[in-house]
Amino acid sequence: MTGRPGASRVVLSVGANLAERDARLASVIAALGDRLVAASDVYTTAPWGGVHQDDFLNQTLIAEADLSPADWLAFCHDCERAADRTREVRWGPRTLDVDVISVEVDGVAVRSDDPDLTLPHPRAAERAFVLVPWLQIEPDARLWTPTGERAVTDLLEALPATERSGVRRAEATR
Ligand code: PH2
Ligand code: MG
Ligand code: MG
Repeated sequence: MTGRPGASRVVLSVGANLAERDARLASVIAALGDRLVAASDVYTTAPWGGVHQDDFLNQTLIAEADLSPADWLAFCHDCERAADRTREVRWGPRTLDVDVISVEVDGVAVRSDDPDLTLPHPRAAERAFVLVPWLQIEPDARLWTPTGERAVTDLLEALPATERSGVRRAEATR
């Protein structure tokens, strides 16, 4: 994951469940500028991961630039820092969380077990709050899993119905 970056396409999952959630999400779109290719609607999502906390707002974004996967991760951390993000409870409340879900470089999906940036994101396939917004902007999306490359629609169908029903378009809930 070093060397000259090629033309890359990234799928980002953005989440927030503390104050000014909408503005936090919007800040990532602003930071991407003309690198943004597609933005899903904003979804209200039940907290995933077992920590009792408020609902999240989540959104999935697709962007393109001549950036390496490590550069995209740095971009995510910059956005989180700008939102005064602190790293406290795992899977706990967040001012802003920006996760790299997958990266394609020159059209090829990057697969990496680097602990600083595992690609694709190792828990994306379990998270309806990532998959539902992603499918809205890329209905034929595919994702590498430990059992091979899968259609994201199939991954979503394999999740418990309660996971899927916890993900709702935000306009319907506020
Ligand atoms: N992020 C977490 C933990 N749990 N649950 C939902 N629904 N959405 C998130 O973005 C989320 C979460 C910590 O990163
Ligand atoms: Mg996260
Ligand atoms: Mg994160």
